[in-house]
Amino acid sequence: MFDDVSNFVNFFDATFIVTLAVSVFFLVLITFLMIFFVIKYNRKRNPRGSNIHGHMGLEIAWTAIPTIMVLIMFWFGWIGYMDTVTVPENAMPINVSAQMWKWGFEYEDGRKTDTLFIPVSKPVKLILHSNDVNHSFFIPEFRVKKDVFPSYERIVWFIANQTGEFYIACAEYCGMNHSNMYAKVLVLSEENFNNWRIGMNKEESKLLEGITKSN
Ligand SMILES: [Cu+2]
Repeated sequence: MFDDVSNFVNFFDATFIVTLAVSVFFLVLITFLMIFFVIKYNRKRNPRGSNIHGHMGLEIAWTAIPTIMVLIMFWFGWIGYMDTVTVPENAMPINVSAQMWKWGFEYEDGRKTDTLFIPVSKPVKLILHSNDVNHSFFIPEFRVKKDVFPSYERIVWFIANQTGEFYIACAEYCGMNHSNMYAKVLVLSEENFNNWRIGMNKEESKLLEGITKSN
């Protein structure tokens, strides 16, 4: 958490932590009050129940405060969502195909791989489509996730901030080998990426070794 490997990590994690903290605060507060009242108003101390009349101030407070808090959470969710759907114009397009049970990547120059190669610090735009059933493209460390359908294309974008090797998973149950539907993302320095792209470096294994070590 908070390892800034893609442009979405900090904002999403901060939103998650704040939402979690608010939830835990109210969980503790409400649990405490419930126990407190159970003890305070038990039968021994309070043998005869008494009627309580409404309290306008309280009613307004416990309607307005949660409403405002939920709207604030919604606002942060909305900003984060808008960020994920606003693709920068200079993003590098890569076609991603999902099928039972593997991922395939096709680049602008027609090259195809089953590992996703991308340059560091550059926006990439993945155009997702499925050849068979519904899948879900998920790079947990990048906080990137999008369902993939056979009926229409979907787009996801991000900027990787660090070179290295990360996992892509399928996050939508898609049949028997769903749990093996993994691929890798290799985030390369600009130089390595260009070398890879123009095919200068034929010994990919060497290149890969270099990257995994530098991470
Ligand atoms: Cu799948």
